[in-house]
Amino acid sequence: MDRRRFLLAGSAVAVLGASGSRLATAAATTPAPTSARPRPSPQQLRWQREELAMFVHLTVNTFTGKEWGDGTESPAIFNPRKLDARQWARTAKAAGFRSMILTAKHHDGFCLWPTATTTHSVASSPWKHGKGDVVREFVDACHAEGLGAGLYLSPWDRNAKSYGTGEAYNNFYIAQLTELLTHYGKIVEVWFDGANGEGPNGRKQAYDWPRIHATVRRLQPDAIMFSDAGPDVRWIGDEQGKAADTCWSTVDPASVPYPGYDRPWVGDLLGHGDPHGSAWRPGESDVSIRPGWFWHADQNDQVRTPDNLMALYFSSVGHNSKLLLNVPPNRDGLFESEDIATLQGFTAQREALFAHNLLRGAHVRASSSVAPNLPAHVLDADPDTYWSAASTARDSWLEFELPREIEFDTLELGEAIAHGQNIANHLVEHWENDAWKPLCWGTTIGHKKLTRMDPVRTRKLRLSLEFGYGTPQLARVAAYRGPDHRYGPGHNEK
Ligand code: FUL
Repeated sequence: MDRRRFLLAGSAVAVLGASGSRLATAAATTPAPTSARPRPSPQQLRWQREELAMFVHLTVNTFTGKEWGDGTESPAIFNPRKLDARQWARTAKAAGFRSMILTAKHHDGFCLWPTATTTHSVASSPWKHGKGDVVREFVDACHAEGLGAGLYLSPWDRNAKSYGTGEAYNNFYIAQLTELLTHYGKIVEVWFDGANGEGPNGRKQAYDWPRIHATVRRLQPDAIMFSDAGPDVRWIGDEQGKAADTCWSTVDPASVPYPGYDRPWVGDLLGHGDPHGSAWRPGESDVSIRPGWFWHADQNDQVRTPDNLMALYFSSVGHNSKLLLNVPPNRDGLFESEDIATLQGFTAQREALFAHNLLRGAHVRASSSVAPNLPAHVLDADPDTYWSAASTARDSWLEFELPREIEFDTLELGEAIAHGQNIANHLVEHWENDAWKPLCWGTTIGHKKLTRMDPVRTRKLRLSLEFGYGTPQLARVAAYRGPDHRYGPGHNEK
């Protein structure tokens, strides 16, 4: 927590007293709500509510031990003999992941499907005597397990002869995209990597983003497009699963105009977003369960621990982002038992921690509310029911009074993001020795804000939404009691 802001928030409590009535007069002088604040599309809302997606990195690198192939690898080395995409999808589903994204082509240019655009593909490999199609097996497995299927198609291609030539490569890339988006059924996300290096001829490519985006919209209108610059969801700015404490789902589209746009301050913009931004473009946190994105034999003992995955969940999903966790198949084409075990531990910990909202049964009062969006709706688990303050309010409070004392160490807050993200600052206090005591202060909330703290015992809790850019509207307030240990680092903690 930012100490300075906490003290500011704390002094406000002292000045304004404990009654809560302080906010009633403020509402009358605040400006009328603007209806112009951005809201998510139904596709973006579905995307964010999934919370967990699994990345699957597989290519010739799995067999060479490299992280970035240079495009000269022979397809003869690609032979994941026991490849079982159902094993990947079953593992993801059991761990609560709702979609998966496969590297159909990484920077080395090797295509995991039998494309007509190049011979640098599975069709030239010994795997299934050149008759296999990893993309087909992957998409079918996702659908069989009820998961969304997404595809990564690296714009940077270190094998394609036409790379760096402009139009010719753009045509080649669009042809690959078209195959992927027309031959395999529904695709929920298309992942455009920002890495843009030189091709085999030493030249860089200028990508035709307007045409690429239009192709996706035309062929898969419901698919979410990811890149640093969106257009639907943005990169969170690091590959460590850490979204900023202050994380807006809105951005100014001009600040990161195209994927790979590289300025020293871009990381901050991507991480924080912009409360005044005109585009709804929430952040995705991609990170690997191992040090590398691809499987390497010597990293089997460096798989993150369940505790570390919990820490990632708090710093990504719990900071209004989505966690895209990479689990790379080995040379047999299977997830390793180490990765599966740690995912099972992660799931068990999440299920145990979030099983019971200890605030259920509390009597809830609010500074104002608008029927039918009444205060008690924040206690149910339905993200579509919510409490709304009066439309002119910019600051508000909710008070929870419980029939008996509870002990908790984890707080969950959630805005009703279907209606936008508005809250800039919030303060949580608990009732102790006949007075309100500050417990934690934070900035944005968004889809989910998770905060861990030392265990607290109380019968009353107060949440003050200190400033909103629009009407404060909350879908969720919950308190939980976790295990006594902190979610600590795993081997791969950076
Ligand atoms: C990066 C790539 O260069 C890595 O190899 C990996 O695919 C990661 C998800 O994105 O930009």
